[in-house]
Amino acid sequence: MSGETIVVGLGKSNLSVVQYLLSKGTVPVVVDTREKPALLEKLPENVEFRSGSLDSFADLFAEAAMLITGPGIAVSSPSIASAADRGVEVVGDIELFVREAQAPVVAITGANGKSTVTTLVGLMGNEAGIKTAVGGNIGIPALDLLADPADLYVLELSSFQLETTKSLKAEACTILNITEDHMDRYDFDIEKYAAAKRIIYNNAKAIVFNRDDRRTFPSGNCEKTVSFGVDSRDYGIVESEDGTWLAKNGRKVLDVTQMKIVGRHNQLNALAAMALSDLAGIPESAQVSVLRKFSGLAHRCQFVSEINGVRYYNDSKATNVGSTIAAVDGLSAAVSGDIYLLAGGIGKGQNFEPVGQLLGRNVKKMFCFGRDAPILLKLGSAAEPAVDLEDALRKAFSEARSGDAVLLAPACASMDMFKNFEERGDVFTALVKKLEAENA
Ligand code: UMA
Ligand code: ADP
Repeated sequence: MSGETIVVGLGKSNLSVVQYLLSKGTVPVVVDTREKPALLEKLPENVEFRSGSLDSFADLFAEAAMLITGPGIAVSSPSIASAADRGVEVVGDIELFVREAQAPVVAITGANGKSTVTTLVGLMGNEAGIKTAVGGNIGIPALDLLADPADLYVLELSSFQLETTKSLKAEACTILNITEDHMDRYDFDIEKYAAAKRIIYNNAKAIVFNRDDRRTFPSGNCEKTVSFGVDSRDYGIVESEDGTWLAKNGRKVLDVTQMKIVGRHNQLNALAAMALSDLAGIPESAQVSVLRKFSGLAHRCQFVSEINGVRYYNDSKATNVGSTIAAVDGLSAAVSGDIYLLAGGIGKGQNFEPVGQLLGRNVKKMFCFGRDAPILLKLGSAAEPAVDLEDALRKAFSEARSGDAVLLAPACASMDMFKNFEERGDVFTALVKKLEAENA
């Protein structure tokens, strides 16, 4: 073996990996399938960079001391899989982080709600005076957190990150829910996706699972398991004469109308955050205080403007079918009229049928744009084509009447037309503001 450490893919996570390795005295070789990845200019000059197909690196990988792959790289790629078969260790940034971190880790995964729950637990920890740092798939590479060591780490983990993590021993962890996403990376098999997510439970001290979603159920031995769900057991919802409450074992803790985030899915997110916080030693007073204040993250069912009595919402973070359905359900309860849905982008091999079932019921029309619009257009006559996001918005604008809502909740990834979901949401917001100015 040449003994070289190879970093595969030069994205955000792996840039943090390079910096971490350099701080440990290891100078890696970085490879990427792209000729000039955007972060190349940030790569220190003493680090060799090579571009090429993953197959073209087969010999390099086979001789490596270690491969560190970014989440955007499938470890099932033949050249990586065959290096692993030869005994080369294949890990990701989260594995390096958990080997190094000195404080307990709360770990959160799921198809949807990860960033919301991660943020909530982070805020709850800090509210309680515990120095709590938040990172992972939420957009802050975990290794970057080590620069300012915390007393508690809260990590959002994707299935891709979990596939390359083996030493995680979470203080508390959860799989919030499993619905289809990233099917193109899992042979179109939701059980394979769920199996990747379940890596989070390995060696955990405590597990929080969703009792209404069997794919989140823990299968191995864990000293402590608690559940959350829509009935009144464990962490649950109590419906009573004086309203709807977040509850712990039937004990009413917070009236949901006291929260700024709305919808049943956010009530479940709040319950999961409370369960994780209890297990991490964060007092209830801090939990409740945060739940009263937190008004939600940007690009998650965010109200943008009202034009001629029509309300416009940005849920650009709805990048899969499950999140779009949650957004529509949440909004249906708050809107007196119809919903016009703007959807499309990269479908990742999902089954869109559940979105089709919304058409003509909660959703009056869906305007479809982006690469996989043709798949969405097959869902029914209420699905209509649009050239791009602006065209979809203008079509919805011309049809919606006072009391209706226009919702960007695309059920797809954004990268066919935008840099990421944030840019898609920002473009939408700017377009709505332009429309508002035109109609002032
Ligand atoms: N890529 C190539 N060739 C390469 C390497 C990467 O084309 O050689 C492409 C990938 O296919 C992908 C993109 O580059 O489309 C980025 O991949 P990456 O591994 O470099 O990703 P990072 O920039 O490190 O960002 C990752 C997460 N991205 C992915 O998992 C795709 C970010 O989550 C995360 O915030 C960041 O790590 C934190 O360290 C984003 C995401 O979309 C939000 N996550 C998916 C999701 O939430 O659904 C999993
Ligand atoms: P993630 O980080 O998993 O993408 P976010 O908290 O960023 O999750 O929420 C993304 C979108 O997913 C939200 O705007 C909402 O539409 C939907 N969502 C949030 N929580 C849930 C949940 N518990 N179940 C289903 N959908 C959800």
